[in-house]
Amino acid sequence: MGIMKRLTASQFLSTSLIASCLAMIPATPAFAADSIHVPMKPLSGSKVAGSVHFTASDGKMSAKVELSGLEPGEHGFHIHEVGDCNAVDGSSAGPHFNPDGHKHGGIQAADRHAGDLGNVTADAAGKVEVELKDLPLTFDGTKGIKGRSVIVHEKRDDLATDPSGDSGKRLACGIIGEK
Ligand SMILES: [Cu+2]
Ligand SMILES: [Zn+2]
Repeated sequence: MGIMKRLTASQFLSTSLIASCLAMIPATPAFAADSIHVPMKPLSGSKVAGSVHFTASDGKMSAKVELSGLEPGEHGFHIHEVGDCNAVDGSSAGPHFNPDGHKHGGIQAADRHAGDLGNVTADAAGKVEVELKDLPLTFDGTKGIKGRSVIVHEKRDDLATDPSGDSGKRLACGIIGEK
C-alpha cells in the first residue's frame, strides 16, 4: 500500500512536469518573431511621429501604419536599405531597399525596388491610419527587411522617377527590429 501511494505521487509529479512543459510551448520566440513594431521618430525638423507594425503570416506581410504631424495628402512611404536614422535629414538610412537592382516604381509595378511601398495618405488632421496588406516582403533572408528602415516623406511619391519617386525630404524614420 505504501509503494502504491509513492508510485501515485511520482506519477502525479511527472504529469505535472509534462503539463508545465506543454504550457511553455506557445511562448517560444519563433511565434513572437512574426511581428515587429517600429517606432517612427521625426526627421528634418518635422513633428511626424507614430509607428509601423509589421506582421508576417502565411508568407504574406502586412503593415499597420499610424502616423501624425503630416500635411494632409499623399506621402512617399518606403523601406530604405540601412537601419540608421541618426542623420538629421535621414540620409543615413541610404537609398530605397533594392536587393534586385531594379528601378524605382509603384507597389504594383513590375520594375520596382523591393522597398517601394507607394504612398500613405494623411487626413485633414495630418494623421495616417492604414493597414497595407499582401506586401511582397519577408523579415529574414537575403531580401529580408529586418535591420533596415522605414521612411515617410514630405511629398507624394510619383511612382516613376528613379531612384526616389521625387518624394522630397525624409520626415520620419524607424529601424525595423531595433533592440
Ligand atoms: Cu523613402
Ligand atoms: Zn524606390
